Amino acid sequence: MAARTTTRKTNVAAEDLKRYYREMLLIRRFEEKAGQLYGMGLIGGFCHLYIGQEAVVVGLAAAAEDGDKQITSYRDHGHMLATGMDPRGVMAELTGRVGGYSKGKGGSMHMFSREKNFYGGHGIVGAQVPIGAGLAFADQYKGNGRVTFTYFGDGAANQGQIYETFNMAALWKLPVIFVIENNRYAMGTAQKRSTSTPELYTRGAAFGIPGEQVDGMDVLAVKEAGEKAVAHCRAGKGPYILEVMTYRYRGHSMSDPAKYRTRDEVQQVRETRDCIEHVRSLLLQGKHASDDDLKAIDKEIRAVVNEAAEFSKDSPEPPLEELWTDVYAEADQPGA
Ligand SMILES: Cc1ncc(C[n+]2csc(CCOP(=O)(O)OP(=O)(O)O)c2C)c(N)n1
Ligand SMILES: [Mg+2]
Repeated sequence: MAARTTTRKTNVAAEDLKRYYREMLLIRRFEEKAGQLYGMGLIGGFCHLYIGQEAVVVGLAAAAEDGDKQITSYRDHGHMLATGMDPRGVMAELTGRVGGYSKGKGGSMHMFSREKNFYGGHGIVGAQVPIGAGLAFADQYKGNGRVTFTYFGDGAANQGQIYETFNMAALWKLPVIFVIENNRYAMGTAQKRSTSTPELYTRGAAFGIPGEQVDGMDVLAVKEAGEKAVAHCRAGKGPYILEVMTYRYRGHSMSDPAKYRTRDEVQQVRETRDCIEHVRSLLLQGKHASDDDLKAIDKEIRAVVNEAAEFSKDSPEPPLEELWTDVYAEADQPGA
């Protein structure tokens, strides 16, 4: 039932490769900037950076269609940018300003966009997983052919609510892809210290849910596996598990002492497996882009991120009256 992915990329259009490069770079530069703003005291509260894991969301966004839904944990900025949410609105939420997606009242872990079908942003480990199945249930009920990508981490994968969700999702054949972003650590706990059966893609076996392990540092492999999972869900065959092997370069959050792994370990991954460098070398080797072309893309992305940072500093703090809004849904709002 469960199988390791062995398929490799075939022909990819140069334009697609460039798009993935651009999208991954946007996430990386955005996160670097968020780290800087945090250091300057402009971002308060929790902030979990996604640097290193960019190929996961970009590969799966390439496999998704408009209208498909996304839901994830607190490590969520990359997911938002991959759905096409505006970097300015995301950054301004980080700085707690009114121009942010939650009007500055949610912060890093609590942003949503109905327009882009992004359902958060959840701070309680694993909490988004049953909600993701609920989103898929709604789509199945409406018969609209949509699929929900429900992301969670290797640490969350040991939680009980995950398996209750697997059971229901399989029983009702819900169109949900469970994406386990295995970055090898849950805060400071290495996976081998916490997990009895580390092959997380097999965890659906008891419920009859197929799973695959994917190289999460290779955007093309992620996209290919994503397309297979999406086809499975859209065909009405029920849920699918993708265990995406990835790595985070930064600490768990901004206040991580980083004592649980060596600098060499991080450096080794950065130097040999980096997802952006991988696409960069494909572009250069295939002569799809020159060094100057890639520099121009980098410049363009830096300008977008700088503009988002300026916006996030210039946007005012929410006015006092906002304390009383968005607490409960208004009964007269359709679909609220
Ligand atoms: C129910 C619950 N327990 C504990 C925590 C504290 N906590 C926050 S993140 C985290 C680790 C989760 O690791 P993983 O699922 O691998 O995701 P990653 O941070 O690596 O993306 C823990 C224990 C929490 N937020 N919620
Ligand atoms: Mg983890």
